Amino acid sequence: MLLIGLFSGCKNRSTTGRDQKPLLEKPNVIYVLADQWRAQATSYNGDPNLVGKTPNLDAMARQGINFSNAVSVCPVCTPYRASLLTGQYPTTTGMFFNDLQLPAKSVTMAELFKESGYLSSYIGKWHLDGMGRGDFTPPERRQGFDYWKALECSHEYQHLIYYEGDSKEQKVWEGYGPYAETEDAISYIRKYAPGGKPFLMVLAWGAPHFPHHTAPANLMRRFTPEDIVLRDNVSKDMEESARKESVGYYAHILALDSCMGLLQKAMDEAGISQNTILVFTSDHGEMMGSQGVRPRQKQVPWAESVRVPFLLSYPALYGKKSIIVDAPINTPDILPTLLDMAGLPVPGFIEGESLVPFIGQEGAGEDRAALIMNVSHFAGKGKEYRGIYTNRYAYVKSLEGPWFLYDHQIDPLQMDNLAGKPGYENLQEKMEGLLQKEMEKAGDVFMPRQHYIDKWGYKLGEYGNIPYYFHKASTSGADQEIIFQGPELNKKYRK
Ligand SMILES: [Ca+2]
Repeated sequence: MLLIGLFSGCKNRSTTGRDQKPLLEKPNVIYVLADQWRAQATSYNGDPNLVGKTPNLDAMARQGINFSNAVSVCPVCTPYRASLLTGQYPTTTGMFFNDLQLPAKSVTMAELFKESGYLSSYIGKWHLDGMGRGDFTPPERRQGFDYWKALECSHEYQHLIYYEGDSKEQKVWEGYGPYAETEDAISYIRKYAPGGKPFLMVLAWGAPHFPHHTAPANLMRRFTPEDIVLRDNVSKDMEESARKESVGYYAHILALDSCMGLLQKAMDEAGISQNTILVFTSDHGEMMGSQGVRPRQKQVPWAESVRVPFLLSYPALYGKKSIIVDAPINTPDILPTLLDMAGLPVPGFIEGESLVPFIGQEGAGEDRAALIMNVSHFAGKGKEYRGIYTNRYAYVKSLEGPWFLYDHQIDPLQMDNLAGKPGYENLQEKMEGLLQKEMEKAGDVFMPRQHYIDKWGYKLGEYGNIPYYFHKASTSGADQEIIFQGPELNKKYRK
């Protein structure tokens, strides 16, 4: 039995305040994960391009919990996803590149919920199985998710492939992929809501991640490049491409907003809206020309890359009023928060913290700092960094020393770098102390990327990434030499 003895190291921090409330039935958990949706691209955060166009998310923000300082621990796909499922930092999981394989023996989200009697399901983009982006992920590498309609990684939204259950047959979602995936999630809700067992469902859309021009045509027509309002920190040389890419980016966002509406309607009809923890978030953001970083990029430490939307609704416990939590929530904090909120134990190997004690408590957790990191670049050129986001400041270091310090209260666009500026020595020192404290908690010392590559024994491709292929049947000779790599698999390739 996999989980025997697992909870012996439980941290005693369950703090839902349930003792004051009648014991609730175990809630369902529906975790809706978008891809590359930055926090700034939401109407409820004031994006002028979306005002009045995303009614479902706006309502969710008005009637539930808005974690207004949610950040991605390592703003790219695989590192985020591994951290989400394990509650650990990328420097602990070893999952700091895309296309690594998360070890099958990892104890993760679905297994923890199933231990308490939950059903589990995963629909959409996975990106935790390594190198074969179009490959079948066998059940033993699905980290405990039983109902399965998923694919490692594709953003071909108008011809989105997936695998279902134990079948190795490649299937194609009909029409625009995220619509079809959402329909499937709705079918699941209709089927399993009346069953009496609580369920954990992850619905992981690939959008609004590029390609942007493949968003539904009727929604593309609602934006024109000339009318797009760019952020004031978009550099001149990026304006044209940012306008062009934004049209499709926002069109995908409108599509996903309508999906959220359909999902919530189905939850209402199935009678599970009250007793379900519904989360809407994303794995990381999108630079879209801000700070001179071209559209389609992330992994860098600026807010457009790091900040993600994070809305949560759980009416049975929190009612249907607006609650803003400005204590930062980091990726490793999500799993313990969900477990705690559902009244389940939080195992000791989890490095994040439950944010439940801070919900609805004004000022609570305001000294929290979320540690962000880029252990090694792989999507384009980028420096290694460590940094913290607090509810007010961002402080980031590269290997050369302090990189930037911004005060978001007066400079939300991160245009005025206070690092090394006269008059800010004390603030910088305080932020440095917070960063050191967070790194210590995570057991990390900031070393050059080669240190971690050697530690985990990874063999990189010519672009400094973990090599992968899309189609197994590809005739390219290079494909044959690609090997699966991951924190467990690396050992056999070590000298
Ligand atoms: Ca991603």
